[in-house]
Amino acid sequence: MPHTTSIPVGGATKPETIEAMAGNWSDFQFAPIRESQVSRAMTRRYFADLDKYTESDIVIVGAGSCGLSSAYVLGKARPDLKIAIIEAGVAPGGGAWLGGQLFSAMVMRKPADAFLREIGVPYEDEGPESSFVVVKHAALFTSTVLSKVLQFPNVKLFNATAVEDLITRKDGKGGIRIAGVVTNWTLVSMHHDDQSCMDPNTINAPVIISTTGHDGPFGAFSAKRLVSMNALSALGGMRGLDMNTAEDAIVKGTREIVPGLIIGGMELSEVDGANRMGPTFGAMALSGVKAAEEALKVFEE
Ligand code: AHZ
Repeated sequence: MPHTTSIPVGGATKPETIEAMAGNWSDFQFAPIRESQVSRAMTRRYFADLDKYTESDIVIVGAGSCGLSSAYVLGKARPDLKIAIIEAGVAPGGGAWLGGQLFSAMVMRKPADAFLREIGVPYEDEGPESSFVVVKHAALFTSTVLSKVLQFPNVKLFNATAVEDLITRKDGKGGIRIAGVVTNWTLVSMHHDDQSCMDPNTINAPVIISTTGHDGPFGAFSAKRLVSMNALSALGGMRGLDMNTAEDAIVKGTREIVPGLIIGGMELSEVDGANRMGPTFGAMALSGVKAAEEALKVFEE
């Protein structure tokens, strides 16, 4: 017999476990609520977070596999830092909800299996001679890293929110440093051409990690903006697919591109003219680890 403690709620009783609900559906009743309580419960927290993260320590732009991996390392290493993740899509996760060509499995080349062990994602390994491991569904990777990141008290994900510009400061040497991001709700960002007077919001932060993916409808955002503000001479342009070349180049190349702005993941291919790797995700996880390492240097100085 399951242990059932019944607590009266609004004339009904509240079973403490789902086992205790079994067979008791005729008396079933939710705890009563007023609609405004729901609105307040959501909006109060959202606006408190908006207020809190307006001054952040680190902003991660893009919650794909690279951005989330970076957020995991940062959130774990430095619970004292405020880390905001800005994701244009309603759903965080970027391209990593599926493997290649909408197939389920996710391939990770060794030694990125270390990251899977770190976050506790099971995988198949064909043996010590095999160069890769396989996660049975890419969604298992994405949902696991996401669930870890969202549980950190010092990390806030603002999804459905697009970064539409970078905040810049003169660095005193003729160049610029990046000092934050300009955001807007994505649905607003998508309507600047047909609606007027929808000014954006801002987040100040000394370190921005941009992981917006390769060029596409939203991708390579910061790299493209650096070109249009003459902080980068031209886009390198993503090259054709070469798994071996691409993954090493992305991890090794993850770095601070202009002061205050670290670029990682496939966005880097648009900076450096690196190859694409297609459906192998080890470089995304380890580029995220390296981006976090670069960011942490700023707070160790
Ligand atoms: O929605 C985008 C996605 O979730 C988000 N994003 C892009 N621009 C943004 C902006 N503001 C806020 N201006 C923005 N968010 O960034 C996320 C990028 O995720 P991704 O999975 O595309 O990038 P990644 O670098 O983490 O992983 C790329 C994986 C690869 S490799 C590859 C190939 O070789 O062909 N293709 C993919 C998708």
